[in-house]
Amino acid sequence: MGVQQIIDTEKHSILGYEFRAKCKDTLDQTGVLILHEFLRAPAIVTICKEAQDGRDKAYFCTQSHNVYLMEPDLAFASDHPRNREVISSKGCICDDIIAAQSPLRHLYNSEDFKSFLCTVLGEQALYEYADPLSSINLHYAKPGQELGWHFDNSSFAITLMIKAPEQGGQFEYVGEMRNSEQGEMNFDGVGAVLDGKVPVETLNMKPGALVLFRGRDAIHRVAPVEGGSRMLVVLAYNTKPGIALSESARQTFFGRLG
Ligand SMILES: O=C(O)CCC(=O)C(=O)O
Ligand SMILES: [Fe+2]
Repeated sequence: MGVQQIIDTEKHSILGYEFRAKCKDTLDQTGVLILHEFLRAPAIVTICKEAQDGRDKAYFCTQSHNVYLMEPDLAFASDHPRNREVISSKGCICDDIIAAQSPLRHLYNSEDFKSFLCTVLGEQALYEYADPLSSINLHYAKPGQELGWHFDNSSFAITLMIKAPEQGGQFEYVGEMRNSEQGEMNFDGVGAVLDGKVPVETLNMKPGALVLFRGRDAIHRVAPVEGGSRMLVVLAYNTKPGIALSESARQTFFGRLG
């Protein structure tokens, strides 16, 4: 299967110099790039069916964490923005469940796609995870499930929307919320977001959309799903070869190590 059968290359000329430059500029300026109808309709249908068939293999878990995804700092009260706990609950199927002939795997491994990502992200190269679980993940959220406010550990995230929920479940974010490089935590700003006092941006992600998001300094969440279900693919890459997700993270998110 060629990647042209998966990506709508008429709308998104991922090999084009100008197209790449425009995408990079958008990501650099705003911290987010959304390409609507990135996947062709037949590929969405195939992936959606795979996702539905795989759902009973998903590992569902609920976690409580703070927005910084760090152990609590006992120098602060438990309701301080540094420590305040939010809930994340979702189901996940891992890379080893995704079929060899899945369009997702063709896309993930495609040199053209990776070259596009490298240019837009400003990276030299992208590598798969060294463990058998982390590279391609399919996330499920049913009514009541959500991803609490957080900052990512990684500097970029790549997702594909497969099924949008009918009600709720929207991706919300506030950009430039902290400066992780300088160790600036912005407790006041984070507290205002957690208290619902700050206007948030919402990403309109329809099935087939590719999203590149810089979430290390942009606080973000997936609001509770209220109707229908949400299915989303995370394409996870490393900028260095041979890196595995830590055993503790695998145990937490996937319920197993391999
Ligand atoms: O589900 C999404 O759209 C975003 C997921 C996310 O923020 C994460 O996995 O860190
Ligand atoms: Fe995130």
